[in-house]
Amino acid sequence: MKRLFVTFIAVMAILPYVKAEDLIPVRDSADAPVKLIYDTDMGNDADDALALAIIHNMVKRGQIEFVGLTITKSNINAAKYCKAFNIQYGHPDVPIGLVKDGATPDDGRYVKNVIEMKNEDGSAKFPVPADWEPEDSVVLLRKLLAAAEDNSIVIAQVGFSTNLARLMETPGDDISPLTGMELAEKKVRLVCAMAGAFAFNTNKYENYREYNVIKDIPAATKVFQEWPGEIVVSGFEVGVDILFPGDALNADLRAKDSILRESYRFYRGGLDGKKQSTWDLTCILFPGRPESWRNYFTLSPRGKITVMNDGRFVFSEMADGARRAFICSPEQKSNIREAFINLCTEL
Ligand SMILES: [Ca+2]
Repeated sequence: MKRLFVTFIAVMAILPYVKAEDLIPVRDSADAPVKLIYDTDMGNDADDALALAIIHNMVKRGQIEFVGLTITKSNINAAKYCKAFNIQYGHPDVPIGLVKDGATPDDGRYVKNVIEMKNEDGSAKFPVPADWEPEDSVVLLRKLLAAAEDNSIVIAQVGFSTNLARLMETPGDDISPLTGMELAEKKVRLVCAMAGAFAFNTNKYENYREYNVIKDIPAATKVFQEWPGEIVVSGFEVGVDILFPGDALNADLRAKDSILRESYRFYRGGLDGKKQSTWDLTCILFPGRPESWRNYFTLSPRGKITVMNDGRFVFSEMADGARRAFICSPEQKSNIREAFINLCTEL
């Protein structure tokens, strides 16, 4: 009788984990944070900044371990901005890597403007240590993956494919005897990428040449066709009409000088009545909250992606394919939007 009771207790203890099944397994157990590398073209659109706020607030909740941040926008102010952002959100030591000679070297609408904001006494509102500089993004990726446990890392790629494509081309070196392809295969559990467009539940964007792809088509071709592991893709059609209201940033953030609020303001030209598409945020929400019961995402069948010369994605179903895409119903999009607002309006 006693043994039966012990068995019963043991089963009850395991049950929540059995029930909380992940749509794609991205972590060791339901209470373990997902180990995330954020690969972003920070500064080209405001959704990269909203997504970074979500990462920090999921670190606070124990849902994410923020392993590193790599940038595919070839602009030093993008890196300084990410450093300032991480400082404001209380995680100043997250390693940051910047692409060399990559796409979009311009300052864009907010990264430079925000880090140049001053207090009345002339000091920076969002300071970065004067002697700080980013690492090379590919070197940093090699270091982070070499130090990681096998099959442990999720990479959210929400900009160009430059960094991951270059990683794939690296030989073994003094960081690791493994090549970039071997590190990718051995250490990375999943790449969750915002890229391209798919026609699973709408053919509205079927032939859409999506920005993250067309800014570096050779790199996107390499990553989406040759990456040795699983990739789940959030296409343009997913985040385009999940709209983040600028008004939500007006009152709720505790900090008087919120780096997120100022970024949105610079990028959208204000807050009141403004709306921002949330493509990149989906690639953080999924790994941070992968449980299927949350009803955020449905997965497409497995398949392969062919990247056309003009940057269009062509998806073909294949039972053993390692590429899938998110599909979202209007109800799921509404659930997602509510989560985004909750996760972005605290500091
Ligand atoms: Ca982006």
